[in-house]
Amino acid sequence: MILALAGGVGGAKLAAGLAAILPPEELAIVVNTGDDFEHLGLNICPDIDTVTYTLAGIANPELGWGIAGESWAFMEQVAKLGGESWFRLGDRDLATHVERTRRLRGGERLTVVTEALARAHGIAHRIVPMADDPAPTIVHSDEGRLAFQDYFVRRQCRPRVERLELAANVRPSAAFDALIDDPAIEAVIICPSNPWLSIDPILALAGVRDRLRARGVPIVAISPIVGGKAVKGPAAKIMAELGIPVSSAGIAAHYRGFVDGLVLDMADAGDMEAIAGVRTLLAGTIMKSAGDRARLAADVLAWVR
Ligand code: FO1
Ligand code: CA
Repeated sequence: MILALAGGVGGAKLAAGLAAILPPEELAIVVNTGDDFEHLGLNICPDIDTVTYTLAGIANPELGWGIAGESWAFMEQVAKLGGESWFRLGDRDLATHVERTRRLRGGERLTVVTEALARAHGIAHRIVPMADDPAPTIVHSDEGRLAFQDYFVRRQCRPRVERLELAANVRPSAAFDALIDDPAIEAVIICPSNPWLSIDPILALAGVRDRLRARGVPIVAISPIVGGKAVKGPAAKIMAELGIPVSSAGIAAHYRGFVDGLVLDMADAGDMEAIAGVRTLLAGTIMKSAGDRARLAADVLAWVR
């Protein structure tokens, strides 16, 4: 079995590629919940929803979140009433948050709710929240201490990041906990999500980093930086603000001591000599089509197995 760790868009695409070639019992996708928050009285889980919608084939490719072909009547009405409209919930997406919130308030764990929503979309593979309890990521910036979505959406990632505060005292979900010890796990694949915002929150949970490392199975990551730029999102801006070289070598340095290998894009072949202590594989990491996702997934699997 492959244990994949994922955040939003880039992670979801590779997870979909893995799901396209591995049977459901051979893949578990553990998803970041550090972005989660309560908004308009609803429990919002952006990365779980991005992974779910991507595996279901209904993700919105233009926005990078939410559902394709979305309508916005609810949001327009909220704005008309003078309500909060900085964080946009589409009409179809809204149903996800309402149903998740209803179930959570009824006492179901996030793991169970996530599984039920995935099944409703016809997804057979396991999508596992990293934690059942809240594990919010806090951004310390030149504008002070910001809740994640205040930084990401309200302030459009404009504040300068000084440090990330991750939920290190929160336990992994029971399902993730069991996966960490599952003898069937043959490798861990860190999807090309933002290492600081999406992957570190998973690894920071109580005991996770050390326990995964102690398994002794190959751990490989896919660089989300190609040609000195983030494929999507603020990874490059954050790296520069943290004083880290904006390159796949910078990603390798970040994961050094935890991963055995890093997959870099063909465009970054020149970075290979700057990377020490981490094995490297060159592959096509830009995923525009379903074929691209499956090809990268197959390349990574062939390397770790
Ligand atoms: N990202 C935005 O930039 N603007 C939004 O209005 C927005 C709404 C939204 C609604 C539901 C959802 O699941 C995600 C949403 N996102 C939005 C994405 C979210 O902020 C993610 O945490 C980031 O994309 C980082 O992964
Ligand atoms: Ca995210």
